[in-house]
Amino acid sequence: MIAILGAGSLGRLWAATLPAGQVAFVPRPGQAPEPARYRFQPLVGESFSVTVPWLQRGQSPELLLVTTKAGDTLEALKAALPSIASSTPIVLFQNGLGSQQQVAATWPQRPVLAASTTEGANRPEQGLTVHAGCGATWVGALNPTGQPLVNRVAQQLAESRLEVHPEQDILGRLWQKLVINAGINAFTAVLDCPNGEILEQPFYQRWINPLCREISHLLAAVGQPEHTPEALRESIEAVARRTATNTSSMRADVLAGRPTEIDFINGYLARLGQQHGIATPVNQMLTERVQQLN
Ligand code: NAD
Ligand code: KPL
Repeated sequence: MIAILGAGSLGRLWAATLPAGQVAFVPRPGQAPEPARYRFQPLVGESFSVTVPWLQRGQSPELLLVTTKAGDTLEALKAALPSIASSTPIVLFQNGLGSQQQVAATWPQRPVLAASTTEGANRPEQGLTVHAGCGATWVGALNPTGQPLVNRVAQQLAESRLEVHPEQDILGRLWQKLVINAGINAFTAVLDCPNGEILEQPFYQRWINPLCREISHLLAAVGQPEHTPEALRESIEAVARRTATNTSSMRADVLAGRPTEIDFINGYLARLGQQHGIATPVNQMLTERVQQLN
């Protein structure tokens, strides 16, 4: 049995694609016991209905996928983990950085892994989950206890028929995604535009080079492969062009009145700058601008 904590878009994508009967959502304390029912629209083919039971007391999952938003993850795990065996691998799917380290530091004895995924899922209306973008998922260990489990966990996730790869350097991969999200998401939220349109906007053009300089210093300070600010800008803009018509996850959160993950993207980079004595005024400014939108 694979348990999924966070029955939102990404959790429902995994629940719909993993073999039926082998998945359960982890309930919030006191949550109604009726199974979760929804329609699922795959990338190709007809939509179908999915029914996922809630994990029962005493049931011990062999794997726990955590698909809450970054800001909810620690509290969600604090409530869920007391009834889950300490040997069960925990796989964290959150965007950005910061929440993963909090979890690994809070439960150092448990096997903690992280996943970075470019799959896309959303819920355009109540009761419907759409697999909106075909991507791939990389999974790797965040602590030594998780290390020997990486291949097995990747195989279990691959039973979904989604593309899954074991990753030796998951932190590096999370950093790569963080750089892209730091250079796109906040701009799209502040400017209220699709990803590609930021490139033409004076606010983006004013701040992207100083932002990339900050990120370049931070990468060097934390021992990640060094990149020039120009190379960072190029990779950010390649993704902005490739996803030109997309609404970023952060803009979508703002438009829906949900909390954003800014504290784990530009906010994380600003905090890291303070720790390493690196000035990060642009990350700080973008963090504050997005916080003001909620
Ligand atoms: P979502 O808001 O749709 O889902 C999160 C779910 O967690 C919600 O159903 C919420 O009710 C639930 N939740 C919150 N607190 C909880 C608690 N204490 N106990 C149990 N459940 C709780 O978000 P999402 O789009 O599924 O994204 C989840 C994470 O995955 C985010 O960090 C996001 O950045 C990342 N991600 C999402 C996608 C995607 O396509 N949706 C792709 C890549 C990464
Ligand atoms: O990951 C994304 C997000 O929206 O969070 C990008 C790459 C910006 C695509 O929209």
